[in-house]
Amino acid sequence: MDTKINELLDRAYNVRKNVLRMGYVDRRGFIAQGLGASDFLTGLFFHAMRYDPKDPDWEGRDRFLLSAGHNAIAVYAAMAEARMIPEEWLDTYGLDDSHLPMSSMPKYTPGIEISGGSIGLGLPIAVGMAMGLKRKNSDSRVYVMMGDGEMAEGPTWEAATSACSYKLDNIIGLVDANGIQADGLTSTVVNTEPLDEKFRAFGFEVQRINGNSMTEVVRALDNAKNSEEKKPHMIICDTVPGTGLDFLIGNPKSHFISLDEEGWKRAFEELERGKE
Ligand SMILES: Cc1ncc(C[n+]2csc(CCOP(=O)(O)OP(=O)(O)O)c2C)c(N)n1
Ligand SMILES: [Mg+2]
Repeated sequence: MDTKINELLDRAYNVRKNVLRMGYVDRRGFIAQGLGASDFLTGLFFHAMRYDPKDPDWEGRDRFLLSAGHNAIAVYAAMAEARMIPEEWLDTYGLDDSHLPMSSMPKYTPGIEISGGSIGLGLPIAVGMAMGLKRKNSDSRVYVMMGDGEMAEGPTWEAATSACSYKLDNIIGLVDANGIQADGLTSTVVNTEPLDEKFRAFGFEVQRINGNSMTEVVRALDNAKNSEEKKPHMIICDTVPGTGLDFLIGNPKSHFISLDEEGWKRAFEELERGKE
């Protein structure tokens, strides 16, 4: 098990490096969330999900939906590490005509299933996809990644009702509970907690974990996949935005970060030091 966790930690480090590489293109971006989400995304892409990196439309794949599309930086970082997209594309992140727009869209990036932009739509789409897969007798799962600020959006809770009513046990949701949203701390802008109790009350099978602990991530994903409960699953991942770079941690305004050259130098050096 330790070897497996160590392998995943190496992957997570590479994913973080990819996040910084993309942020450096325009010297800014959704870097703190990308770093915070790198561990559970690594768990998803390198431990839990079934896909063929060479064939993004393979019918037997698990579906991965990024609901809060602005967090595409973290997803592209994991996709590049998984060789689903060419690494060189990272150096075009957010530029005109890039394959990697700042908010994810299937039109531009193979492997991206839905368009982001308007938050609050991932779980509703997951419900439709999960129903469709069941009708086709497919054993594919639908993974949907959401944000804690995004949980203020009404459609999520309508979808939560439907997911439980239709016993969509093929949905595994992950909320990046990073404590921030666009205008500051989630707790002070619109408090969406306690997310675990809310989803449990709707009828989900819920786990709440340290989303920056690879051991907890792997265990939670295994639990959700092996569960025999006829319920949709939700993993609330408590994460720290900026994980890997101490000087980014604790800033309530870290939804979109710009760094000067000195800041970028420090970022790359600090990440490198963390690897040792
Ligand atoms: C329907 C809709 N309302 C508002 C916004 C503006 N908006 C973009 S990101 C965001 C905050 C989302 O918070 P969270 O999901 O926690 O993302 P994080 O800051 O952690 O990346 C908001 C309100 C939007 N994109 N769509
Ligand atoms: Mg958030």
